[in-house]
Amino acid sequence: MKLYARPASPFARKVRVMIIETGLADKIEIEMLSTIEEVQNMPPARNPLGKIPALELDSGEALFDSPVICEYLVGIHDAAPLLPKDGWARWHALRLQAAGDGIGDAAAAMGAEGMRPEDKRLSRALENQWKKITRTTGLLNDNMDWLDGPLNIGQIAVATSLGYADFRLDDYQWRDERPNLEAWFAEFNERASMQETFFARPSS
Ligand SMILES: N[C@@H](CCC(=O)N[C@@H](CS)C(=O)NCC(=O)O)C(=O)O
Repeated sequence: MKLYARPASPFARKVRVMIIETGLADKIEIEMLSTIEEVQNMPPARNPLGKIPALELDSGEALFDSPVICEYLVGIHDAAPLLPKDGWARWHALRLQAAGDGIGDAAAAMGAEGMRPEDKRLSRALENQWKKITRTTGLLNDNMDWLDGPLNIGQIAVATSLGYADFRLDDYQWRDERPNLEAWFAEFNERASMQETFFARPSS
């Protein structure tokens, strides 16, 4: 199998962390695409939306959208239950994944807006996306039990998206007034899978 990724993508990193945590690393080759144009012009059969991550299976079929890929990986490995099979634990992990991915989506939108010339930036668009991040991090900070329990896909999604917010947003600090979440992230970040997939912006 081959995973198409970019080093900074929070969604691709979520899948990469999952691959390491499930012990599937020797079964999945990772191809880092070097430009965003390469991502957007991928063969449609790999992902017609032109986004990473996309996972090419040995059959030649491809899967895309990170939650779908993660579900597939959970199906083919039989180690720890990163996505519980049933009961509330399953919905909880999936909901947490959606919250984490939402932080990643909002940080990506803010990053894109921030790259526009300063006089063309839409402060309302930035504020709207930032509000999604502060509301979600605020909810988690006040309900740390959401992040409790054995490792699951939701925790990975939150951690990789917070890492992406660190990477992408210079002027917006998600840690402000979020001490519980900050401490949780600091500890989670120590996992070998997080360290191995860490990507810092090249210094200029
Ligand atoms: N919901 C998708 C989001 C994937 C996504 O937005 N990927 C970004 C990289 S972080 C991308 O490929 N963007 C290229 C584009 O939209 O043109 C998932 O979870 O896989």
